[in-house]
Amino acid sequence: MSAVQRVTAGSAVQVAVDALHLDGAVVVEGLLAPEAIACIERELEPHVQERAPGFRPGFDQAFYGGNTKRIQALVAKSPTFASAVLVHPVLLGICDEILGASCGNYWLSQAETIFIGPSEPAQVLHRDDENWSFAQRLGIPLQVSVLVALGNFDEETGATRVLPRSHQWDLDEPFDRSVEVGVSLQPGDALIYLGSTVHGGGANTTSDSWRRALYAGFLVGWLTPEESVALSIPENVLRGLPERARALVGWSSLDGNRACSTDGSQAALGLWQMDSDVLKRHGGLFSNR
Ligand SMILES: O=C(O)CCC(=O)C(=O)O
Repeated sequence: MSAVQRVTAGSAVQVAVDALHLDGAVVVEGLLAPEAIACIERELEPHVQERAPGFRPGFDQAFYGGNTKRIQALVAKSPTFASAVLVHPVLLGICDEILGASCGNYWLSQAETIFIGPSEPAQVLHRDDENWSFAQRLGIPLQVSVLVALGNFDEETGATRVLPRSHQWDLDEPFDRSVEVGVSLQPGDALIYLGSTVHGGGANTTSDSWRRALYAGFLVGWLTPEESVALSIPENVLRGLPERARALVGWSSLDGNRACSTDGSQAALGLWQMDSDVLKRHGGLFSNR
């Protein structure tokens, strides 16, 4: 039975990429330093305190978790998330390799806390790519998902369940749960998996401990993100972000997929562009490529 390989943040991006191609998931140990985790925890704490468990009305509570806290708009709420996770060179190096072949640019689809509370049952197993079900049938990488542990992340509190190599299975095949493994993490470790890999949040069997993790999903730029990240960030926060981070959160146009274009029309490929009148209004915050 294949397990999820573990590599260190210092080892080459290529090692993690190879593991992702083979197994559909990999753990990068020590992705975040303890100081970064402490800052993120401090920045998010007021939001965590304020937020009642359970997801927005109208969404499937069984999927999102009735006793789980999912807080989005992380770029707006945590400067350290923006500086230490969003533009982490290992994550972007992996995304360049995995997603770069099938898009001009990728962007952030969603970033949220996934704090799984006591007695939360396991989440249904799924593939994140199901959000883009037609594109999913193309059989190319659409999304790279990242779960970073901030605190408890073990079998008791809800380690993520992963079915290694399930990204290679036919989409209509039933899930073979005999290969399922729980992936426990130490604070700062990251579980990275493809959008085509079958997985789900584990059950929290404790009566008093929370599983604490951050999620970030990077998506090919020709698909609509899960969260309207670009609209969630106030201007003063945007002004403090480096250009690369602004582009990842939708404050830049995107290149079309030039790899697939064989005629002169490729000069016109571009997505999410902004008219020059509107561009002026934003005073240099948005860039048309
Ligand atoms: O929290 C986890 O371990 C996985 C969560 C997940 O897959 C999801 O919410 O889509």
